[in-house]
Amino acid sequence: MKAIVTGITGQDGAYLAQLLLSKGYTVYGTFRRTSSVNFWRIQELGIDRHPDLHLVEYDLTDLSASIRLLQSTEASEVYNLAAQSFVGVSFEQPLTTAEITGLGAVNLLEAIRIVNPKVRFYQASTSEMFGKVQAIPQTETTSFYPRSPYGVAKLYAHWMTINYRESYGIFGASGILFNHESPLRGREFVTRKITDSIAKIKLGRLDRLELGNLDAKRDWGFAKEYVEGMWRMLQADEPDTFVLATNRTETVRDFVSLACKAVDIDLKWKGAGEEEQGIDSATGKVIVAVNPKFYRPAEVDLLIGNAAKARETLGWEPKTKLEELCRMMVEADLHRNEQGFSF
Ligand code: NDP
Ligand code: GDR
Repeated sequence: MKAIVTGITGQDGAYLAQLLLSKGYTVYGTFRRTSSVNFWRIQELGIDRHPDLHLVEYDLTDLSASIRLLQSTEASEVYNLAAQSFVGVSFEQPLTTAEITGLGAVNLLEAIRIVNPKVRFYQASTSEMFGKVQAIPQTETTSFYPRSPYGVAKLYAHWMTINYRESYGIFGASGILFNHESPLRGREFVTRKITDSIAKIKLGRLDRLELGNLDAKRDWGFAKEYVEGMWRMLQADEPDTFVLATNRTETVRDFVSLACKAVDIDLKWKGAGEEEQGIDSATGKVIVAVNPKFYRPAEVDLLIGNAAKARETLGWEPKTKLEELCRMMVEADLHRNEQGFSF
């Protein structure tokens, strides 16, 4: 069993590689040539020196590299997790996002079509494709209405996966995954920004956490469980599209409160809109404030997914509650900050 995981330096790539190695796969994990390649996640999981993990330099935007990747590894499963994945950045870099997050997937689909159409392909689709939601909760049949260049690019890749399934019989599975978080989440995303900042505030190393829209509601699950769902999608009898979600939604504000609770800070909210503040009731200090620079030109207000199809077809179910997930993340960040390093 040989699998390619694009984007192994990211959160999901690291967890998926760990899962596949534990199942006996040989894993080809791709990383980009950058000035300082960052393998901290696979190091933290203790798999960076695993004998069956091969790190391969690769850029998703290069078709010839995609063909060579398929040829040289002879992999039978490809998990396409690589993307410009930050929604906020996609407004600043819409073309780069389209090239990587949209067209990049087609490079891999073309490589599969050319090299070996029997290869099974997983596309990392996203709840951002629902955007301005057309139904609550969202399922595989809910209409799409993306609200960012990232969401639009992902929708293109999603439909191309389905198109290659229908046109060429390629086993292309698309996982519409709702937000999933972990101690390995990048610090640009709101949950990890919150847990890392609250850890620093608790340790007296930061005065204040600044955030954008506190009212946005998200369906947050645990990343380690979601990569299991990706694997199950490629073991199914037929290629299909599946939603993975927890069916619970909370605001960004609620997540801040949970993170404070995890370190025994009693947070009180006052004010509204740009004036809203979170106050540490023990000291009376403002520790959370709104900064409009973190607002997005167009926002996704509410996401909540129904993963009934994945439960019934794949036997997949989320287990970790948001309270546990948040505590796990805060504790990891407290530990990292105490040790004097934090990625
Ligand atoms: P990350 O941002 O943590 O990881 C993205 C990965 O893609 C990184 O390894 C990055 O490499 C790599 N990458 C970026 N550009 C390229 C490129 N041109 N060529 C090759 N590799 C590239 O994302 P996550 O792990 O959180 O998410 C994994 C996938 O799932 C992404 O496609 C994301 O859009 C999607 N998704 C994520 C969800 C979530 O909640 N986490 C929900 C739904 C979908 P580098 O380190 O060099 O930047
Ligand atoms: P999202 O995740 O856009 O849902 O995309 P992110 O954590 O960036 O934002 C979630 C919500 O929080 C609001 N927000 C802030 N966000 C960030 N990053 N920083 C802030 O300071 C801040 N303040 C408020 C945002 O406006 C938003 O409403 C993630 C990514 O992993 C995508 O790749 C993936 O496809 C989707 O989840 C599902």
